[in-house]
Amino acid sequence: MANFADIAPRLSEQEIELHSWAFGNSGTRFRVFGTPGTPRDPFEKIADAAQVHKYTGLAPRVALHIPWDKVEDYEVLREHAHEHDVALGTVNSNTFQDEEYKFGSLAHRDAAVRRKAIDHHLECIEIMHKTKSRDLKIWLADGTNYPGQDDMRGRQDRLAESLREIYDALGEEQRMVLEYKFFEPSFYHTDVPDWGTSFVHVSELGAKALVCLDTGHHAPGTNIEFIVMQLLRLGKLGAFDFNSRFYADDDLIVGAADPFQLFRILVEVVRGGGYGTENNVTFMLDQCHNIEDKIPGQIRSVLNVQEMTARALLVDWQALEAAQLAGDVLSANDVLMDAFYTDVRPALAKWRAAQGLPRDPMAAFADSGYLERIAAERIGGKQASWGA
Ligand code: RM4
Ligand code: MN
Repeated sequence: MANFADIAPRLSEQEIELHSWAFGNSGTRFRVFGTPGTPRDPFEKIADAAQVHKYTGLAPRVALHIPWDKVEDYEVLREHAHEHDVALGTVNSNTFQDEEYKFGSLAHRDAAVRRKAIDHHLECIEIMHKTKSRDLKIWLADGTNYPGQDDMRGRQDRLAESLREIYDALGEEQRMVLEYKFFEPSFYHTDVPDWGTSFVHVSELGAKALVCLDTGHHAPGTNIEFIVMQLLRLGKLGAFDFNSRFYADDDLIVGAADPFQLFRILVEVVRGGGYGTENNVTFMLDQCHNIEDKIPGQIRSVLNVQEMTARALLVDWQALEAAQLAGDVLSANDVLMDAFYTDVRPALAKWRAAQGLPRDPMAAFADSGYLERIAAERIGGKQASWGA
């Protein structure tokens, strides 16, 4: 196996984007719980996100969601982020919370609704110019609940047409990442249910359109690392939305439900050249913290990704290939398992100290008193919530 000192330099290449709504309240359809100190506006969300970067050095960008993070002046928001040592990242569109979108958005039968949804994306692109964001992330709630409810074929055609108009409005340096999800809120069919459908659309659009893989958006038992491998092979993996799930789109802390799956995904990322500053894959979290504290939840999450990345980097690729060539099934498997079972936490703590970061970011953040401070200071106003 490679040793930690060999892979250590590569750890500095890791950047994980946080999303602003992780710092607002969230919940289930049964209840959204509030927490003292929860941000009331995008400025406070960014200040909280910056804490994660401060203690881990891993999270230099914050993704926005429009309209949840709409502000008067995006230059001011960008400057605010800069003052907190972070930058603004991906802009996420929202075509699932307006009355008109009951039967869909970009695939809707009614041209007026499609117009509204397309215009919303054009507005997002305008914002991206001001925030200096690279990626526009599109996740659609479009789909149907009952067989026969709508013509699936027609919906694909309209979707393709709508996406084309949005794509053509992208600036030179901007990209579009199209996320898929196999069900919910639609239960019979979803218009972008899987990586294949997303791939079909982004391939038709062109080089600036790529697939976004949300780890929670697959049927149980799906081999996600295979999809990662295939999309990297095709040069079409644009972004990850990391989270974890036991049952459906649980949006739990990445690596919490199945650390081994996270390892297998990262092995394919490393194998496929998707890791590091030279590549084009955005590592993003897409999680909701319903019952745990949000900032520590995000710190734990980026550390989980870092730990599994380190293990994936430790894989002895030469030994693996030799075992594969020899048809030595068990040795090949052993090579991977050796890396997976390596506890990298002590080495990472040391590495962090050498970078001027706290050895234990969770403890350092807890000791900082930040949560107590925001709970005392952020009195009044309306706490940000999933959906507002
Ligand atoms: C979706 C999807 C998107 C996220 C929304 C809020 O399920 O995962 O990435 O923006 O939720
Ligand atoms: Mn997502």
